[in-house]
Amino acid sequence: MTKPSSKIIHCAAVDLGATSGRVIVGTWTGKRLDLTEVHRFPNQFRSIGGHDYWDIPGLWTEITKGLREAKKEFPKLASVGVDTWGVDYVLVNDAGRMVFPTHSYRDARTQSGLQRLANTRAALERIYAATGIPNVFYNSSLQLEETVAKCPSVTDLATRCLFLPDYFNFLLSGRMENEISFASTTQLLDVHGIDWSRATLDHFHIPSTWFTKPILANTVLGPVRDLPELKGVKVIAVPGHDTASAYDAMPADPAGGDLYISSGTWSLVGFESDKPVLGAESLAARISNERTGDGRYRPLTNVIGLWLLEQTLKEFTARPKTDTEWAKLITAAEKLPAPAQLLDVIDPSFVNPPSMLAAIGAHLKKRKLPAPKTIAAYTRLICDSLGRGHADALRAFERLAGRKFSRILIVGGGSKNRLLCQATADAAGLPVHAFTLEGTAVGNLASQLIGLRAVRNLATFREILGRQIKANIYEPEA
Ligand code: LFR
Repeated sequence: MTKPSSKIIHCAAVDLGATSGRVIVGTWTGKRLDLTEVHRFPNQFRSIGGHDYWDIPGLWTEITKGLREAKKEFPKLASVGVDTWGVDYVLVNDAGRMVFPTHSYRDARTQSGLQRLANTRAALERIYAATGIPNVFYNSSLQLEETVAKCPSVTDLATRCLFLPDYFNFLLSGRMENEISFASTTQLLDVHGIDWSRATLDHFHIPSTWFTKPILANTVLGPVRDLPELKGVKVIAVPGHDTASAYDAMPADPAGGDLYISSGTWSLVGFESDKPVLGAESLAARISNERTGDGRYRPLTNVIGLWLLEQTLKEFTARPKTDTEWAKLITAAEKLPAPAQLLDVIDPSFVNPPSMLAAIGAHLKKRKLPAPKTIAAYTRLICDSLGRGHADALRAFERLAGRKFSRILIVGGGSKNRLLCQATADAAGLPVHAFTLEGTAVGNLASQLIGLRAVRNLATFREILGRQIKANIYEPEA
């Protein structure tokens, strides 16, 4: 093996979230990683005819804009990697032409498939045993099932299913591949191997020819083609699922004992493991056995996350817009007494309601509870409820995986939210170590550095990162 070099290396992370996208350049010295955000842009799905779609050409425009900026500021840019939210995909033909518009995973079109599978216990258990992924409305399995059922001629047009990072990797490098961490979010991958579950594809009537055997992350796909300004930049398949990238950025204790939360639109609560957590109780606890970029497991549960807060605040004219306004709101919410009753954050009515305020109102009314009166009271109620959701997930893991956790590590947007971190520590009875870190971008960059052989492996990267960054520690209050 070649000796890792210590020269300065610049890599670009394209990190797409459901509400915003970023292009971030990482500068690696061998001893530390520094980030420069060269481009940030809003993202949202748009609705037409009762369905929700992503603006893929718009995203590509922003990605290329960001990459040009990256190359301009860092002329020696070595590589680029792309991560996005999970499950969504582009159907293409052999020439790479899109043959179907890309729906957003929040589109309600999967609701009848979701119910059908929920009501077919035997199939549900079979699919969970085969894929390790529970029945969730956004699974690619349900989305593709619906597309094939409602638009059957799509099977004449499409020859490949590329998930979002796979598709952008294809546009950049010309190579069509399916990357493992993202593939594991689909409910179509065999939980015991690194290939698709044929029986599950057949169950959903999805053509198996649409997929190729997933590749592992850290794979160099080739040089950027068709964008002359980016000549010489390598495209590297990173953990394409943003949550997998965020988990890679955790400065975790190599001895284990850390529970991870990647806190953004969703709160992804989980850990790393050499084996999946399966069985009827895990299915009931909605444990999702997703994969790391190197094919190991990251059992996690998906708690609704800051989407609940963002969508609620959106409806207030007094919503915070600057960091100072945010700090004020959090301080006001901290001063309020802890709510006696919390929201049950797994209520499906919070997924994509026309009005979150109305959804919360209805949820509370059903339970004969009063609605908060101020924006600070809503903030307090939501953060405390999310903290409880995090703690419930922790307890399910301890019970079902036979683990004992000693710390909770948080990266992502929520790491800056004191109220959420403290509520999590209190509900879990464990210290929370919050890292103000663009976790997804950092994990994406780590994978590029490993692919470029500038860093030996993830353990080495985490050790160096752990020396560089400091946690804000929240101790549980008695
Ligand atoms: C977070 C995330 C979650 C996934 C959800 C939908 O951004 O990737 O991990 O379950 O989005 O794709």
